[in-house]
Amino acid sequence: MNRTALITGATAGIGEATALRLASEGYNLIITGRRKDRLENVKNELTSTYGVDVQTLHFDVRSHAEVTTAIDSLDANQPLDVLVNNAGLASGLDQIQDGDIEDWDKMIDTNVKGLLYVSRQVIPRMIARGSGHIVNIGSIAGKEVYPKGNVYCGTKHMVDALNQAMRRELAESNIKVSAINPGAVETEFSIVRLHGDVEKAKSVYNGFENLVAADIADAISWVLSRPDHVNINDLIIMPKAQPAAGQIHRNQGL
Ligand code: NDP
Ligand code: 8X3
Repeated sequence: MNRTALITGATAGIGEATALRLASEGYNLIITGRRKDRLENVKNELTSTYGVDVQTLHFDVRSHAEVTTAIDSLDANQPLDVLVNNAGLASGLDQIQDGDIEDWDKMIDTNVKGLLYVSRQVIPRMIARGSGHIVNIGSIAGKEVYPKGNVYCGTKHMVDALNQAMRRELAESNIKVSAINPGAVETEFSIVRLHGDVEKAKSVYNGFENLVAADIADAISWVLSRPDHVNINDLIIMPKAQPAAGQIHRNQGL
């Protein structure tokens, strides 16, 4: 029987690439995001190319009411084999004394509270079935910090903590929990972080070979395809030219 994966934030970037990758492997999918038109476009591509079942759930992970309504709308017997907690963002790049409170709220509400709200609704279904695999998308920013990354790094450190907590709590229920922590991946991430400045966002990736969303989808696919007795707890995946958070070697060997 085909497995079903619920992927949050599948309208762009890593989530969309993961949806494509898992559909190519025969997964049925539940894809989520705020941009309804994008969700429908991704659904059409998945169903026409791979012939898998795809459901869309349109909600903002920051709204507890929207999250519960959306996930509770799924059939009670709908198997959820995999949850990819991917929806997230950075907003702004400032030192703390210059930080925009709205940016901080957005990052904390999305990356921390949103991940918790979704997990809170999905985990009981996995426990009831006695199986499941949760993949939390953290970041190198959850392992290290860098100037002007402050609040984003803080939220991703919390994802790291929640990933460890979930793994310790859910092993007794036969549920695997893994984190993937990428370095710089060229997606819409920097456009969002820089408040829509596309040119400046492009320059973030100048002069070195960044990761692409498919690299992370590949890692997620690998983590999910390990034998049942094997769990990948925590994976850091970086561009060769980025040995650490906030350190990028540009124009070397290009
Ligand atoms: P993108 O901006 O390309 O995609 C972000 C996705 O998250 C979109 O589908 C967006 O959907 C969704 N999302 C954002 N906010 C919300 C919200 N409030 N409610 C529902 N969905 C939301 O970025 P990436 O693909 O790069 O980012 C995906 C994850 O990877 C994030 O958690 C990010 O922190 C992490 N990451 C990214 C790295 C990078 O360098 N790109 C590196 C390390 C980690 P919509 O706007 O339609 O709601
Ligand atoms: C995004 C990667 O290096 O910009 O999580 O913090 S980085």
